[in-house]
Amino acid sequence: MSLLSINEVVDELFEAELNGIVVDKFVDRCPELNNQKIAYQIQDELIIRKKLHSGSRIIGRKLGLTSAAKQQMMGVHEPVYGVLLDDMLVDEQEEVSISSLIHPKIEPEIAFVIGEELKGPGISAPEVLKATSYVMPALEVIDSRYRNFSFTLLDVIADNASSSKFVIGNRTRNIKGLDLGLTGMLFEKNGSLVSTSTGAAVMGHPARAIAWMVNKLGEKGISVMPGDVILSGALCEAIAVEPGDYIRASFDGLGSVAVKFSV
Ligand code: OOG
Ligand code: MG
Repeated sequence: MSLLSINEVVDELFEAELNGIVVDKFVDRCPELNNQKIAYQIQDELIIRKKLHSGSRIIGRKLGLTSAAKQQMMGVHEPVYGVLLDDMLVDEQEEVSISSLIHPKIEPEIAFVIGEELKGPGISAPEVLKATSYVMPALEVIDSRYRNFSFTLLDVIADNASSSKFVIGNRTRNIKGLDLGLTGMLFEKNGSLVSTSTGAAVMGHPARAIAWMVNKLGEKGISVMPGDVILSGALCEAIAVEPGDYIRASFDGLGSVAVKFSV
């Protein structure tokens, strides 16, 4: 087996997404990929490549693996973050075509829209809430480029935290008077209940997850900017989807968001 350079890892991940094919995890194939700094460097280079290819722009960020359910499912014990590009955003009225994807799964999340710059270190959850313009119900479609969704923490960071598409509900909600930790959520597939959860499943409170990311980004001198959309991480396990599936997440006080999958 020949060993890969960082550039070759970026190439493989880029091609895998473009052509809808899987790759094997890289930690065993790229000796340089042995710490998070390198993993995020690969993610950064991958995003630059994607932007160059499609002219897309960064519209926000995402957290992943923020709930115990997701960490257990994926066999990791730390959250990760990634980038949201404008061409990942799907309108609720559009159908998501499965054939361009590898093995998509979907998960319910709370999306935050930031109103004031947030720059770590030292940012706390209350400061995130203070800087938040509004929140919205969201669904994230993840599509790991790794065979069987099998990866280590470093691999999933490199792969932009499995991000593929996301949908946000069309109702915005000011967070004043809301306790997002206590926000209940129903997750349904084709009208049948799949899971229930609450906001506290995400690191005790979704704003805590965002604070964690802001502080991590701060180490690199990066801020979260006004207008950024942040997906705070799935409230429960992701489920696989097939053509024809209709998925909906409803949140107490936030409304619901739904999406339909086609061939
Ligand atoms: C990694 C991405 C996880 C979330 O919300 O937990 C994620 C994965 O499970 O493939 O987006
Ligand atoms: Mg997610």
